[in-house]
Amino acid sequence: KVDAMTVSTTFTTQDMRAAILHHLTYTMGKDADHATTYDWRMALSFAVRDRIVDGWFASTRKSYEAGAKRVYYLSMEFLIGRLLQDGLVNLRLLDDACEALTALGLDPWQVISNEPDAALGNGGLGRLAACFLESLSSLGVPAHGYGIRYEHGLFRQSFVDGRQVELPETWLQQHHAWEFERPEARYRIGFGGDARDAGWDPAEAVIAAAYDTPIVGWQGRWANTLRLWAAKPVEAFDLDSFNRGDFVGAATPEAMARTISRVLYPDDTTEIGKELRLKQEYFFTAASLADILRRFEMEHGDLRKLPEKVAIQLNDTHPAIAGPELVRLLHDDNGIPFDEAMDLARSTLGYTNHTLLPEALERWSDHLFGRLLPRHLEIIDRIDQAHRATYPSSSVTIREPGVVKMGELSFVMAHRVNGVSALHTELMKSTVFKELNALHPDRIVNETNGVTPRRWLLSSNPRLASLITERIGEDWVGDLEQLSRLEEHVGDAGFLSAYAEAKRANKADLAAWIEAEHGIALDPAMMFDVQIKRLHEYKRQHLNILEAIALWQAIRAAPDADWTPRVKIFAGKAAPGYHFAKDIIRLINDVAEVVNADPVTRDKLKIVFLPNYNVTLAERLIPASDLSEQISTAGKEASGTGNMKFALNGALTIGTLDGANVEIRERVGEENFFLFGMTADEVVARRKIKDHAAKAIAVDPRLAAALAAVRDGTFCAEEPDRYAHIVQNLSGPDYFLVSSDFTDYWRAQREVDAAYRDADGWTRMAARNTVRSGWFSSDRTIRGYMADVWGAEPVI
Ligand code: 26V
Repeated sequence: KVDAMTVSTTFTTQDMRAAILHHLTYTMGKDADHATTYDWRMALSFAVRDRIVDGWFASTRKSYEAGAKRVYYLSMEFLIGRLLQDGLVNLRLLDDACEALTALGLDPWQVISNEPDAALGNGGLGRLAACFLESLSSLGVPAHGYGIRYEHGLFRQSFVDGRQVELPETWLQQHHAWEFERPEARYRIGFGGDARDAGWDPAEAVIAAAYDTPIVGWQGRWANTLRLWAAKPVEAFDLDSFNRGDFVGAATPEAMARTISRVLYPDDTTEIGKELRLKQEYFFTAASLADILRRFEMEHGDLRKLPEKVAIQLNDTHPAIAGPELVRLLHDDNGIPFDEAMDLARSTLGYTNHTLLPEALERWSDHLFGRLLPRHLEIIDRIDQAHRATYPSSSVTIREPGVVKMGELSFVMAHRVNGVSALHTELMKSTVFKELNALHPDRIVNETNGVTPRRWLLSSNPRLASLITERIGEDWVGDLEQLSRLEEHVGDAGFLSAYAEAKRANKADLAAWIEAEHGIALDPAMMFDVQIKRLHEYKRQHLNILEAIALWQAIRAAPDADWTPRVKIFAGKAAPGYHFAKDIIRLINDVAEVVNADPVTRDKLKIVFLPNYNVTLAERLIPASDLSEQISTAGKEASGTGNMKFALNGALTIGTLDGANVEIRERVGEENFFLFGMTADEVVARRKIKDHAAKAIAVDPRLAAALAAVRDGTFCAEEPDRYAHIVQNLSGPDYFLVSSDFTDYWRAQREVDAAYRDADGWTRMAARNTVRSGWFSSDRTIRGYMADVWGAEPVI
C-alpha cells in the first residue's frame, strides 16, 4: 500500500523536474523548446495530480473497509477557484515545484497563475461548499461533493465607461487538468410525461455524465471526490433528420440536452423562476441520488439502513427536490410504504438555509413544476397532506394555490435544519420558520460558517504563515485554534514588528500588481480599506461610497488637517439584471474618476474598483488589507465568510452586528473591532418610523452634502441626473437604512483613522484578530455538522 504522506515527502526537486518533463513530453506532446506557459502548467498539474491519485485510491479503499457512514454534499455551486497551488500546498510540494520550474528556466508564479479560476458559483454559498470539501478531506471524512459541471461559470466582468459589462466565462475551453471523465457512471434523467399508478412515464430524457475531481486534504492524508454532472443527449445525433437533409434538426436534441449544464445562473439572491433552472436542479439532484443509492446498494443492500450509512446535506433549497425524489425511489421503485419512505428520506437529509431575503426563497409555480415533474408534484402534495394530518391545528403548508414552497418542503423533509451563524439561526426561528420551529423545536441547529486555513492563510499569505510557524510550529495548519498560543507573543516587540513587516510587504506586492494590471499607483503606507463581495443593496456598497464622498468633501474643506491617507478598494459583481446594483458600480467608478484626479486630495484619498472579482483576486487582496468592510444592514447577511478571512489575516473589521460579525467581535474582543449601526431589532423598529431617511439626512449635514453631490452631477457632469434614482431611494424608502446608519458609520470611520495613526497600536489590534480567529476554521464547522447533523466520523 502506498502511503500518500511518504510519497509527498520523498518527492524531491529532481523527481518533480522529471515528472514535469515526462508529462510535457508524453501527455502534452511538446518538447521544452516549443512549450507554452499553458503546456508547462498542464505538465506540472499532471505531475501533482499523479501524487494525489494514490492517496485518493487509498481513501476510497479505507472508506469501504471501514463501512463508514458517508457524507454527500449536494450543491448547485462549488466555487473552487484554482486547484494547482492548493494541491501543491496541501501536498507540501510547493517549494520543490518552484525549484524545479526555476531550474527549467521558468517563472514559477507565471506557470501557477496560468490556471483559470473555476468560478462554478456565485459567492458565499459556493465558496463555503469548496471550503467544506477541503475540510472534509483534511479531517479524513468519507465524503462526496455533487454538483453541475457548468461549461460556463460566473460571467467575466469588465468596465466600459465605468459600467459593468458581462462577458462569457470559458474555463472549459482549455482541458481541465484535474478531472477524470467516468464513462461508466451515467444516468438517464427523465422530464415531463405523465404520473400514473404511483409511477412516472417521462416524455423526455437526458444523460447525466460524471466527471470526478479529487479534493486533497492537508498533508495529502486523504482525498475525497467532487463529482460534477454534465448533461448529454440520450442519442447523440438524430440520423433520420440528417438523412432528410434537416441538419439543424439533426443537431437539436444534442443542443437541447447540453443546455442544462451550459451555464451557471448569475443571480444570487433574486428569484428567477426559470424552467431551465428547475431542470438544472432536478438534473443534478436526481443523478446524485441515483449514484448514492447505487453505491449504497453495492455496499449495504438493505435500503432501510440508508440513514445509518448515508447523510445527504442540501446546500440551500436548490437540491430540495431530493426529498420527493428519494421518496419516489424508495416507494415507487423499491416498494417501501410511502410513510416509511418519507421517514427514511427525512432521517437521511439535512438542510442548510443561507439567506432570509424573501426574494431568494425558492418558490415554483405548480404549473411549471407539474409539467416538468408530474410525479414529484403528487408526492409533494402527499407530503404536505401527511404533515397537515400530523399537525391539524397548524397553518403551515408546503403547497399554496399555484405554488410549491421549497423552503417549507426542505424543512419538513430534513431531520436537521441549520442556519450559518448564531444570529441568523435565531432569526430563522423567529421569522421565516417560526411556525415550523414551534412544531419541530429540536430540528433547527446552528453551524456557524468557517473557512479553510490552508487556502486562506497558509497558501495565500505565506509571510504571515511563516511567522506563525516560526513561533508555534506548524500544527496550527491542521488545528487552527492553536493560534491562541500566539497570545503571549502579541506583547513582544519583535513579533509585532515582524507581523507589521509581513503586512507591509503584502501591501507592497498588491500595490505593484495593481499598478502593473490597472495602471493605478498606490502608496503602501496608506490604509488599505477593502470591500469585496457581490453587489447588493443589503451589503451597502453605497454606504461606503457615500462615506468616501463625505470624506473627500471634508478633506477639500480642510486640506491641511491631519488626515489619515487611505485607499478604498472595491471589487464585486452585480447580477446582470439587477440594475440598481449595476448603477452603484457605475457610481463608484464615476466617483473614483473625479476623486483620484483631484490634486487637493490625491495623496489622502484614492478609490479603486477592481474588475472581475473572483477567488484568485480575493487571495491577493485579503492578505494585503488593513480594514475589512462588513457593513450590511443588520439581520440581512446570513453569516459572511469574507469577514472571517480578513480577521484571520489581520485586517480589522468595521462592521454591523450582523451574521458572523457578532461572533467575530466576541472572539477578537470588542476593543479590536469597529462597531457601528443599528441592531437587527433596531432596524425593524426604524423602518416603522415615518420618513426615517429624510429625518436622518436632516440631522447630518455631511450626509446631506454627499447626497447633494451625487444628485447634482458632480461625478457625472455629462449626465447630471444619472444617479437621481439612487438619491431618491436613499432619501425616501431606503429599505436598507443607508441614510439612518450613515452618521454612526462616519463616526466609526474616524475612530479607524485615529487608530491607524498609532501604528504600533494598530498592529497589536491586527495581531489579536489573527491570534483569536482560530475558531473560524471550516474544520471546526465540519466537526459541528458531524456531531449535530450527520452522525459521521473521520476514518483516519
Ligand atoms: C439564490 C439563487 C436564486 C435563484 C438564482 C440562483 C441563486 C443562487 C444562489 C442563491 C442563494 C444565495 C445565498 C447565499 O449565497 N448566501 C450566502 O451564504 C453564505 C454561506 O453561508 C453566507 O456567508 C452569506 O452571508 C450568505 O449571503
